[in-house]
Amino acid sequence: MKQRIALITGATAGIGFETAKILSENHFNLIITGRRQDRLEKIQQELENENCQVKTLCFDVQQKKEVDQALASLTEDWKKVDILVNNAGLAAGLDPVNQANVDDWEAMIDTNIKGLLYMTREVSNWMIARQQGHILNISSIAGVQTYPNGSVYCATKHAVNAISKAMRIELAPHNIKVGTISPGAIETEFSLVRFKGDQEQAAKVYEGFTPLSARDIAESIYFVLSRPAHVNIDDLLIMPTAQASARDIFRKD
Ligand code: NDP
Ligand code: 8X3
Repeated sequence: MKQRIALITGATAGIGFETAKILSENHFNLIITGRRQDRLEKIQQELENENCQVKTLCFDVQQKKEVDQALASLTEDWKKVDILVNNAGLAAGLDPVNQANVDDWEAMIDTNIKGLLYMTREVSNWMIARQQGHILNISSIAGVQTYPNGSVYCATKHAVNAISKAMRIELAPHNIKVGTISPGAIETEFSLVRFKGDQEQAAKVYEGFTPLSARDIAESIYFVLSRPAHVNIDDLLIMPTAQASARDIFRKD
C-alpha cells in the first residue's frame, strides 16, 4: 500500500468519525473501529474513495480477547499502521464518589485506560518493528484538572496523561511519536452517553455557550499528525472560548 495507514478507535461518532473524515480527505488508508457494525459499514461507504481504502473492525476495547482477535485478523499489509489514534472513550454518570454506580467506574476504567493499553501494546510492537509511527491519545481537560462528581472520569484521563508521558520516553528511541490531545467541552454523543440517553440533561451541558465541535478537534488532530518527521507535539489543550477551566464555563442566559 502506498498511502499511510491510520487506525482510529471509536470512529463511529464524534471526534473519531471527524478524524477519519479529515484523514480520508487527505488520502490516508483507514482502519476504523467501534462496537456499532451498522455505523462502521455506513462510514466505510461514505469515506472510501480511490485515494482512501477503509477497513472496519467491530469490537469492544474493554475486552482484551476481542482486541487481540480483531487486530490479529488484519493482513500484514494492514498491520503497517503509521498512526494510532486512541480515541474510544466515555464518561458514565456524574455522581459523588459515595453514590456513584460501580459499573460506571468499571466501564470508564476498562475503556479509557485498559482499552487504550490493549490497543497500544499490540500496535506499538508493529511500529517498533518498522521503527516509525505516531500514537495520539485523546485525553481531556479532565486529565489536568478535576471537577466534582467526575472523580473516576478525571482519574482515567489523568492516567492517559501519565501513560502517554511514559510511552513518549519508551518509544522515542524507536522513532515513534507520542502525544495527547486535551479538549474541553465538545458537543458530540459524549453527554448523551454520560447521562444514559437522557437528551434533556445532555443538551443542558452545551446551553448558553458555543462548545467545540468534533470537526474543531479533528482539525487540530490533523495539524499534529501532519507536522514534519522531526516535530512531536506532546500535548494540545483546546477549550471553547467560553470555557476557562474544567469548572468554569461562562454561559449567556
Ligand atoms: P462520542 O460518544 O461521540 O464517541 C465515542 C466513540 O468511542 C464512539 O465511536 C464509540 O463507539 C467509541 N467507544 C466507546 N466505548 C467503546 C468501547 N468499549 N469499545 C469500542 N469503542 C468504544 O464521544 P467523543 O467523540 O466526544 O469522545 C471521544 C474521546 O474524546 C473520548 O475518549 C472522550 O473521553 C474524549 N473527550 C471528549 C470530550 C467531549 O466533551 N466530548 C472532551 C474531552 C475529551 P461505539 O459506541 O460504536 O462503540
Ligand atoms: C470531557 C470534558 O469537562 O466533561 O473530557 O470532563 S469534561
